Amino acid sequence: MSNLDFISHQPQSFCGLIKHDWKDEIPNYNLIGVPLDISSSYRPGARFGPDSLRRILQSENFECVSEKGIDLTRYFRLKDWGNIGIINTDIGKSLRRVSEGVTDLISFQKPFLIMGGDHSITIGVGKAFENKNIPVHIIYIDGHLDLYDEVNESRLSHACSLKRLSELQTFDGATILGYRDFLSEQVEYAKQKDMLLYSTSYLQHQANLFDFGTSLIQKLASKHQYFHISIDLDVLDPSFAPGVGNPVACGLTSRDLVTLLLGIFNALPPGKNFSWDIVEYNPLFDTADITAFFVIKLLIELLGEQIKFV
Ligand SMILES: [Mn+2]
Repeated sequence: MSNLDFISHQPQSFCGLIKHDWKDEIPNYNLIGVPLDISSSYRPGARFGPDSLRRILQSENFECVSEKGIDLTRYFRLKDWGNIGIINTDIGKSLRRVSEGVTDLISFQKPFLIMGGDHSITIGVGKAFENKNIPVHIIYIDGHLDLYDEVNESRLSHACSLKRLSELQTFDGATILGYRDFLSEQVEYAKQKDMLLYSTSYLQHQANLFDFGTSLIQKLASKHQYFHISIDLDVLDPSFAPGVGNPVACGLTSRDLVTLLLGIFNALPPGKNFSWDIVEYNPLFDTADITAFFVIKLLIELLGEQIKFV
C-alpha cells in the first residue's frame, strides 16, 4: 500500500450501477440526459440538471440498496448514454434531437430513464412514440397541468407539454397526479380528453398512497400497451424540492411521492413496457442539494421496485 491509496476511493459511477467490467454483457437499463431549458418560463437552470445529478451520484454518500433491502448492483447493468446535444437557440430542432434519441432508446425494448431538462423535453419523448407508432398512456405527475396552448408566443413552452402530448396521433390518454396550480378551462380540456385528474389535495387525503398507486395501475394496465411516467419535481412542496423552475407551495412530501410511485411500479406487471422521465431539477436554486438528494433517493427506491423488468 502506498500513501496514495488514502487519497480517494475509486470513484463510483452512477451510484455503482455503471460497471466497467461488463465485457460483452448488454445493458439492461438505459439512461440519457437532456440539458434543455430554453422554454423555461420563470427560473431557467434545468439545463444543468443532468450533469449536476451525475456529479452528486458519484459521491460516496449512498449505498445502492433500497429500503426493502434490494442491492441494485446485483440486478442492473445501466448504460448512461450521456446528454443529447441541445441547440440552445432552437427549441424545435432540440426537441427533434430528443425525439430521435428516444426513438433509438425505445428500439432497445429495455426500460429507460430520461433526466431533464425542463418539462418541454417530454414533448420530444411523446414524438418518439409517435415515430414508432406506439400508443402511450402518460402518467403526468406535476404541480401544474401544463395545458396552455401557447406561452410567450411559444407552443413548445414547458407549460404546454401535456397539451402538445394530447395532440399526438399515438396519445393514449393521460393520468394527472398532484396538480394544484391551474386554470379552470385547463381542467375542462383535460376532462374533455378523458384524462384522469387527481389534485394534490386529493392525494394528500388518501389514507395510503401506495395502495392508491397500485389500484390506479391495476385499473389502467390492461387498457394500455405502454406507459410513460413523467415526474416534474415541482409536484413536491418547495420545502422538499427548492431546486425547481416553478415552485408551488403546499405540495406533496418527499415520502408521499416515493410511496405513490412505489405503488405505481409495484402494480405495473412484469413485461409491461414503460419509460420515465424526471424533469425540472434546477441546481441553481437547489439549497444545500436538497432536491438532488431526493432525486437520488427516488432513483434507488424506484429501481428497487423495478428489478422485475430487467
Ligand atoms: Mn410543473
